[in-house]
Amino acid sequence: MSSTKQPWGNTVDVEFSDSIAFVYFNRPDKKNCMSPTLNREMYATLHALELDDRCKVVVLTGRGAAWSAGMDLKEYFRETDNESDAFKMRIREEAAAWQQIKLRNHAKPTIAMVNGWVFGGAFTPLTSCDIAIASDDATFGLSEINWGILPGGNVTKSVADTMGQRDALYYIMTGETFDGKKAAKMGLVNESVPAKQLEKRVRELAKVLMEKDPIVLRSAKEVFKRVRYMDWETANDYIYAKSDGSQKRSGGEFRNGAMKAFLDEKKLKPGLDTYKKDDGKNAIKSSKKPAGAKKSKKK
Ligand code: ACO
Ligand code: V55
Repeated sequence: MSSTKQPWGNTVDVEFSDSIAFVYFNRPDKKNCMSPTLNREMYATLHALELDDRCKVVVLTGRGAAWSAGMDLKEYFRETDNESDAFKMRIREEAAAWQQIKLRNHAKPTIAMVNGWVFGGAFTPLTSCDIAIASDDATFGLSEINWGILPGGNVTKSVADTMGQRDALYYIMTGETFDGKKAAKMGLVNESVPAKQLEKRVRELAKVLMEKDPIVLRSAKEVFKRVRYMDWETANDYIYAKSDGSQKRSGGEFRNGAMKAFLDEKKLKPGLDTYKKDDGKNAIKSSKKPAGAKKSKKK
């Protein structure tokens, strides 16, 4: 792994490995809570990675015992209480800029690799990641109510987007914690795995995502995030526009190659395998055979 401090700063670190950028909340002695400085450094980091060829997938994780213990109660809240209104609005904007805009709409696929504590404000970047895999022993909590605030910073919206009403209100109102397994059961994360398997599972998933047409993949996630708030007909038009646009921008090589491999060469079953862009003549052999799948007939 190669590592460099630029332009990540001190509160964020990045390691590149197998075309994955592991982006770390890097304040382990403060349980990776989010200060105004961290918010600015995260924005700069994620922004830079969009144009960095060493990064095909972003994995957001935490150094030490925490993923992130939420907003920094000292630097983000108490130390700004006596600042001007304009200053307070600015630090809120800087939190939202990376948590809700840059990360949520990131050019690359994003995976939250949840290794430990996740409290309050950390639910927003968690939900902004496209996919989330947690360690069974990770601990989540909407702790706001435990210290007298309601879940702001769009935490409430993040929770409404990923959890059902019964679970969301239960945890918003009690402030109780829950573990990775429970988070997976509720749909807050995709899966939870034993701590020892967390990185392996995330790397496996990143590899799957890397094999797709990156331009189409980017549009696919953008489309999903937009259409859920659209009416039916606007969504249909928008999806066609994004579909045509992404094919034009990608050049359609992946799509045409895959159709050739399936329809003419009978070498690919796109229902079961991904076409490999780098190898126009071939597709990966299916590793697992779903029930009912037949071997392709030789003509
Ligand atoms: N804000 C500011 N400092 C924090 C935060 C935070 N959110 N979380 C941890 N820290 C600091 C602690 O103050 C402590 O600092 P110190 O060493 O200078 O005294 C250091 O990180 C280590 O934390 P401990 O509490 O000593 O660690 P412990 O393992 O005992 O507990 C835990 C970990 C459970 C995460 C605890 O730190 C905690 O409850 N943190 C707050 C979680 C929270 O409620 N976050 C806010 C959510 S609401 C929102 O984000 C808007
Ligand atoms: C929270 C988070 C915020 C905020 C206010 O409840 C509250 C968490 C991400 O910013 O500004």
